[in-house]
Amino acid sequence: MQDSFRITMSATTCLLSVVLVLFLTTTTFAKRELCHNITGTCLHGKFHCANKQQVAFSKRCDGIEDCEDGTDEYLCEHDDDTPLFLRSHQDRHMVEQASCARCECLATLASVDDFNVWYSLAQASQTDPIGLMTGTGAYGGLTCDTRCTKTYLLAFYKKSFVCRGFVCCTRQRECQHCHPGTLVSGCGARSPANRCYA
Ligand SMILES: [Ca+2]
Repeated sequence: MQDSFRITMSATTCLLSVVLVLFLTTTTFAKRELCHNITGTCLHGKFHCANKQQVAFSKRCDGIEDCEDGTDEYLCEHDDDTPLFLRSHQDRHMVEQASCARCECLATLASVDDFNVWYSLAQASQTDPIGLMTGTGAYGGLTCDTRCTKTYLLAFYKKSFVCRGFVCCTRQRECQHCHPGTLVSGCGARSPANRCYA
């Protein structure tokens, strides 16, 4: 009886393993087809890097930095592909908080203007304590005003203990250029500290 029981259990375990492998393979393949678009930057048959390079969908989240800035490996550990900038503030905050834990290794900086497909994400990114919040002068400590800022300098961070192949955080480092006041009412000129504010 015991041998029969063991054989039955082994067969069941084997079957479950095959089902699990098939499920994981299917899920991974489906993710790649969708380009895991949490950034909202899979367009026109390609993934668009923050530095405006373009790579194939299959390069997104494959563990290798194919964009020179590494942004094809940004936020790959999430199952939900809904772009961050389309989510509620609360939901986006939860993802960012979870992703940014121990995320201190600076990967690269990217200048993102309003023609860049990363612009909506740049507007929704959290501010970087370095640069924006610690500046000196009349505008020190002020953050970017999304109504007035035309170009953001984004900082991309990696986990402090995994400094290759995994970009986990993006933060607004600097408001580089402002919309002219005639286009957006109430915007000031570019400040001495590169901040655009109402
Ligand atoms: Ca890649």
